[in-house]
Amino acid sequence: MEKITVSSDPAATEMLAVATAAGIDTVWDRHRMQQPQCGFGSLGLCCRICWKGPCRIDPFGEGPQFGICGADRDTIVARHLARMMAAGAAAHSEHGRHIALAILHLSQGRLADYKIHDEAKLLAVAGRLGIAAEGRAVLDVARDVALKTLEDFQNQDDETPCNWISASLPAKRIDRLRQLGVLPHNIDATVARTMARTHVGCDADYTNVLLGGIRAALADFNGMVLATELSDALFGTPSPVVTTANLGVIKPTAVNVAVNGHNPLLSEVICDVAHEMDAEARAAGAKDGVNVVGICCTGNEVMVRHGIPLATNYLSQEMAILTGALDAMVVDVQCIMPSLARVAACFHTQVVTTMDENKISGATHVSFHEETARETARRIIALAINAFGRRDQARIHVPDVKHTAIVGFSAEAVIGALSKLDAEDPLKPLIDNIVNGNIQGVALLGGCNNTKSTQDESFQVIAKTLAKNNVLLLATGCGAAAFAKHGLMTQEATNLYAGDGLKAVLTAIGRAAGLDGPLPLVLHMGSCVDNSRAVALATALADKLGVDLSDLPVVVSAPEAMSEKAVAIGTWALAAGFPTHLGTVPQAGGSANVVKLVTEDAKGLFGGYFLVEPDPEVAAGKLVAAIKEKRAGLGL
Ligand code: NFS
Ligand code: SF4
Repeated sequence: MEKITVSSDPAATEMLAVATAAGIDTVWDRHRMQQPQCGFGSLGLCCRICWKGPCRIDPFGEGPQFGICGADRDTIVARHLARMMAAGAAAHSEHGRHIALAILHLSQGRLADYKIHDEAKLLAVAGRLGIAAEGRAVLDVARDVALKTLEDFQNQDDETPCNWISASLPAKRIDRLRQLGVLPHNIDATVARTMARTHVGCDADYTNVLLGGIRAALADFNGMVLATELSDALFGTPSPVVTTANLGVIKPTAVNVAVNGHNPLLSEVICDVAHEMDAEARAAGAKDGVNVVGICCTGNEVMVRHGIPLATNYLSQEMAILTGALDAMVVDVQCIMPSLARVAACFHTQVVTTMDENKISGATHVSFHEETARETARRIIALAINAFGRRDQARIHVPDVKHTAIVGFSAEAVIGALSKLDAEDPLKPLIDNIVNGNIQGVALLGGCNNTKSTQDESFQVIAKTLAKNNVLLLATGCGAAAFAKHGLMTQEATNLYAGDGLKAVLTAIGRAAGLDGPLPLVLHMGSCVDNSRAVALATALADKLGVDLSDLPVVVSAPEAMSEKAVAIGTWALAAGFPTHLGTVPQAGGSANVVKLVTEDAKGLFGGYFLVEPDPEVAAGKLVAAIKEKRAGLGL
C-alpha cells in the first residue's frame, strides 16, 4: 500500500505512533476509513436539498443531467456553495454578536468579570463608526459602539450597508460592491436570504445564486471585523510578544489546561483565573502550578494577546490528549472534533464543553455565561486539578518539540513598528520598499488543516518560496499555528529563508523597533476572524495610495482549507479584490460554469479570483505571478 505522510509536524507524527500502539483511532485513521470518498459529492453533483432526492448528476453527461425538480448541475453546485458561505457567515457572526452583546452588557453594569482593557482602541473604533467620544465616560462610548454594531444584525433598509463593512474597506471597493449588489445590509438577513433563495424551487440562475452567496461571504467579513475590533477593545490589541509553540509546551509537572475553540470571552477568563489557582494545583502535586495552552483559533487569540503558548492546530488536537499529561480541554465553539470525548475516555483528561448550543456526548458540560465567567472558569480549573490526581504516570508522553514564536502583529503593531522608521508617515517606508521592489508584494496565509493534505506542509513550502521571492508574509488561523509550530516565526527563519530585499526591510524595521535583528519571517496576526487585520493593513495602503484593494500586489492563500468558514473567507477575499489560492479542490468541479465564474469571470467583476492548485510549489509560482501582474498594473 502507498505510504501516506499524514503530517509534517514531528510532534504530531510522534503522537500518532503512540495512538497506533494504544489502538486509539485518530482523524487520520478515520480519513483512511472514508476512502474512497464519493465522486458525486466531491464534484458537488449530489443534491440533498429536498426529500425527492438525493439526486445525482452524471458528470460524464451519459446519465441524468437534471435533478427530479429539474435543477441542473450549475444550480446544484452553486446552491451548495452559497449555503456553505452562509454557514460560515453565521459562525463568525455569532461569535461577533456574542462579543458585541458582552460589551453592551458590560456598559449596562451587568458584567463584573470583564472590563475595557484597551480604551484607545475603543475610542478609535468609535471614531470609525462615527460615534462622538470626547469628554464621555468610557462605558457610555462602549454602549454606543455595541449598539451601532448590533444595528448590523437589525437594519431592515436594503440600501444602507452594514456599518462595519462601510467603515473597513476603501470607498472605491464599497462602490464596486454596491454596484454588484453584494453589499450586505444586515448579517442575519443576508444569511437567512441565502438559505431562502436556495430552498427547493427558488433561485435557479447559478450566477445569481453565487452573487447571493458572495453577499453572505461579505456578511462574514462584516461579522469578522467587528469580532476582531471589539475583542481588541475588551481584551487588548495584540503587540509583539515572544512565546513558544507545539506539543512540547505541555508540562508534565503542571496541571495542563488547553483552551480549544474560538471565542476569547471564555479563554481570556480561563487565562486570568488560572494563576489564581496555582497554589491549589501545587497542593495537588503539580509543582509548576496551572499551565494554560492554546489549540486552534482561541489558542491564537490568547497567544497574540498574552503570549500563551500554543499546543497545536486543528488536525492534531486529539494528540494533545494522547500526551497523557493534558488534564482538561476546555472547548467553546467551532472546529472542535467530536472525537475528543472518545479519545479522552481512554485517558484521565476532562473534556469540558461550555456553550449550551455546542455540547459533545461523553464530555462534561459546564454552562458558561459572562455574568458568572470567573466562577465558571474556577470550576473548570478545579475539574482539571482534580483530574491531575488521576493521571497514569506510565502513559505520559510529551514530545520534546517546541519552537520559539514571535507573535502579535496586529495592523496597529505593524504600523507601530513602521513608525519607528518614519514617525510622521509610517506607511511610507512600506510603500517605498514595495515601489523599489525590495518587497514584491504581500501574502496572507490562513485557513484550516485538512486530512486531504500533509498537515502544515503546504503552508511551509508556499511561505518559503514566497519569502525567497521577497513577498511579505502575514498569517492567521491554523496557518499561523503551522508556522509557529515549525519555527518560522523567528528571526532565524528570516535570515534563512527571506530574499535579500525582504530580509533588508525586515531587519531595518526590526532594528528600529528595538528587536536587535529582523522581524520574524511570518507575522502572526491572530485567529481566523483576525483576517480582518490583514484587510485593515491593505485598506490603509490602498487609501494612502488612492487606489482600490484590487490594485494592490496582495494575495491570499488557504492551502489546506476545509471548513464552511474557510469557504466564506476565501470568497470575501475574492470579492475584496485579492487573487485567492485554495489548495483543497472545492466541491464544485461538476459545474464548468461555476468554476469559470469564480476562477476567471470574477476577475473582471471583482479584481479577485480563485486560483485552485493542490501542489504547493506550483501554487507558490502562481501566487508570485499574480503579484507580478498586480505590480505591472500599478506600473511597477
Ligand atoms: Ni479558521 Fe479552519 Fe478552525 Fe481556526 Fe483552524 S480550522 S477556517 S483556522 S481553528 S477557524
Ligand atoms: Fe433533487 Fe431538486 Fe430536491 Fe435537489 S432540490 S434533491 S435536485 S429534487
